[in-house]
Amino acid sequence: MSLIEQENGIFPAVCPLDCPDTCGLLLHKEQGRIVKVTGNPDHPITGGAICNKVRNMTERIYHSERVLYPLRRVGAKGEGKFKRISWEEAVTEIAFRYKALITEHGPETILPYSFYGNMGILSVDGMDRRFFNRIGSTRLQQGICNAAGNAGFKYTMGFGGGTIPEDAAEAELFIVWGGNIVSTNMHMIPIIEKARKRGAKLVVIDVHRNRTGERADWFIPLYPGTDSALALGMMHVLFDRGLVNEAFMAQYTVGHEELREHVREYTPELVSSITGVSAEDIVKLALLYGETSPAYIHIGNGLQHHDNGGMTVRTITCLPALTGQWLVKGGGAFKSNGPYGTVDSKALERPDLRPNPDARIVSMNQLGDVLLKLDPPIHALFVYCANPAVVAPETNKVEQGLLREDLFTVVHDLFITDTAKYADIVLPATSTFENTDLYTSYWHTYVQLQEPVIPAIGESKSNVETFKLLAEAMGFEEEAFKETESEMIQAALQYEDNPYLKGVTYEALKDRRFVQLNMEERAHYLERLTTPSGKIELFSAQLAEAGLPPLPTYVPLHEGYDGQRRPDQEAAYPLMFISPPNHSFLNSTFANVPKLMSLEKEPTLQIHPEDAQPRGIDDGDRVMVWNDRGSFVVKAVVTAKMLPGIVVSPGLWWEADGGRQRANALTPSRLADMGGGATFFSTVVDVKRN
Ligand SMILES: Nc1nc2c(c(=O)[nH]1)N[C@H]1C(S)=C(S)[C@@H](COP(=O)(O)OP(=O)(O)OC[C@H]3O[C@@H](n4cnc5c(=O)[nH]c(N)nc54)[C@H](O)[C@@H]3O)O[C@H]1N2
Ligand SMILES: Nc1nc2c(c(=O)[nH]1)N[C@H]1C(S)=C(S)[C@@H](COP(=O)(O)OP(=O)(O)OC[C@H]3O[C@@H](n4cnc5c(=O)[nH]c(N)nc54)[C@H](O)[C@@H]3O)O[C@H]1N2
Ligand code: SF4
Ligand SMILES: [Mo]
Repeated sequence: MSLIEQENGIFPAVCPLDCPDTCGLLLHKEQGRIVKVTGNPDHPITGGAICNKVRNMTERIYHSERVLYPLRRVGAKGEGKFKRISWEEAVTEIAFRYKALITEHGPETILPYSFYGNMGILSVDGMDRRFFNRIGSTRLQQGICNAAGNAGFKYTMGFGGGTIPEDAAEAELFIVWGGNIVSTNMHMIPIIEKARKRGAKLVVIDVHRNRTGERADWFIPLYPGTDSALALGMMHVLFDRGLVNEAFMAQYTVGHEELREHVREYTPELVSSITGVSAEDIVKLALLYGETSPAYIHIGNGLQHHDNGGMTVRTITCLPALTGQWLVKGGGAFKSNGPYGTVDSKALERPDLRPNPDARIVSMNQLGDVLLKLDPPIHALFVYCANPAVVAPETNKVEQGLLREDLFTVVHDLFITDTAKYADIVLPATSTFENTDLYTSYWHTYVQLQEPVIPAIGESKSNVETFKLLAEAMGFEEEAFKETESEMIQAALQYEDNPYLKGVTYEALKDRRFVQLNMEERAHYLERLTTPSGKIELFSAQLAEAGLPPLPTYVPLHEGYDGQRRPDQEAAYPLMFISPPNHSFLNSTFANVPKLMSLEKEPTLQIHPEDAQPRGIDDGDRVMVWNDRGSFVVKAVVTAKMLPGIVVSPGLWWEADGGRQRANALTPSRLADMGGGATFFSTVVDVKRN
């Protein structure tokens, strides 16, 4: 009997959310309905504990506002008025419109916009890709999350994967740099706490004292976008005090002599004036790092959402190469461990189906401009697993683009999100517990299989089914559109180019649910670095070719201040604006779940007393935050959790939450220095009482 057919019982599942932990779950079913979601104690890394968000997952999947049927717009764009139609009508209309648009404007007039609302490999890198490849649509550069940082890590290391959690457990020093792992990577916390019991230290470096900073042995606040200067100051001290590992550098790196010379100028005094960290603390941090082993650096995602985000991560990634920590079990650094689990993307996505391999590529971070200015224009947008009207930078432009009468927009989602409100057709999506899918993690090293535990709710369909139907309606006859989920999983896993995947098979997953990657391969980590030199590149000729500094360098933000460039209060926009994820939502997912909304209470702006006082702002006042791109009004929280000059508004709230906070109305769509990354946090604003 399949899991769906069993009315009662406890069944294994996988958390599909864009979260590093990728927990093993247990779904408790009574009379065919999931009544409780708990952690799977058998999962070797995530165990029985899960976050509060997913403990409340039943509220999301059985939400009264879930989209149950395909819908066609009847009101004005953005008004959110729809009428029920059948799947056949919906699919026929989409195919009809697409064919007409392709005839008139060519296939690149169609743009898929997706991200990882569901991390299932089949859902977001599978049948959907085949469909848009076969069409020959414009391609989307998916730089919204970690692109700059991952590129920076790779310029230094070649390969993207870093230290794995089992090894990190052995560290004596944990530096969490620009992330908030209490909220965003909760299973790292017990690992750190266990180590602390035997004396290990936790240092948190961030622009505001977030929940993780509250727990730290030492919290170091600094100005946004100045982390590379701090790392260079640490390098200055490490070289100066002879705390570098000369033998390691000679064997495994290129450019250490150039770097040694280069960092002479980054004295603690200079770095202090840039970062806002005192010169004594810079020396103390460098000594702590240089004298503690194993020393693990957890590079968060927050610090790379900046103009200089790539260089920042590249620079931090060089630190363990100076001290030789890359050779020490538990040392090194982590940015994303996704690369260990790389599957065969060609087999899954089938780029060979594409009639135009050189089709244009646009950045998802510039969706507003893409919809408003691209020439020849986009006439059809297909959004799935993403909510750009909330999460994309410069949302006012995105909104204007979505309002275009000559844009045919389809949104496939579980809810009428702020984006779906602008759709011409809304298609109902299943939740992951209704699907078959394959999950890897970007933190731990277990691959997991999801099988449907409940039947599809209403008339919702998975991404795989939806794109199969659309392919059929378009008349695509290739075998690729007939493959089953299990065939796709097998094709994805049969990938000899990735030695870590050896032994991970569909059969093993069916049998055990989670199967570890072949981590013995990590013994060869330093021998197989894929930089041009095969070594850790402290000096990168590739970066020079790309027009960037070849050595780690502090490059000030295009939009923002550091300690040396702090404006007076008279400046047009004297404050830096940071909008990090909050604890109870996942990006904008859960921002419509009453229980989790009530835990977050309401959107706020944290402002330093020194910035509040001259503006006559008291704790609890309504304040307006604005810049040239937009504005919103929220409650002020006066706090000294950050340095003066920085304001913080956590969480990505929906417009339906009263239009109270639209963080991305203020954020820029400039691209970061590397990887086409997003620059959410390189934003200046002003604030006044409302
Ligand atoms: N609860 C929850 N969990 C999540 C998410 C969520 O929305 N909510 N989102 C998921 C996703 S998609 C991702 S990518 C991860 C991200 O999770 P993390 O890797 O933890 O990264 P962020 O939470 O984006 O990091 C935000 C932190 O970066 C800090 N920051 C901003 N600018 C700078 C800077 O210049 N320097 C330094 N040092 N710090 C800076 C902010 O103050 C904030 O504390 O979390 C995932 N998990
Ligand atoms: N200001 C600011 N903006 C940010 C960030 C920030 O820190 N600050 N963080 C950025 C980061 S790191 C990221 S990763 C992005 C995330 O941005 P998005 O990936 O757009 O994340 P969500 O808002 O969670 O939207 C995911 C959507 O996918 C839908 N979904 C879930 N499962 C399925 C499915 O199986 N099929 C379909 N069709 N849909 C599904 C969900 O219902 C939800 O509406 O946001 C970015 N935006
Ligand atoms: S959101 Fe993250 S911590 Fe929460 S259950 Fe999912 S994977 Fe685990
Ligand atoms: Mo992300």
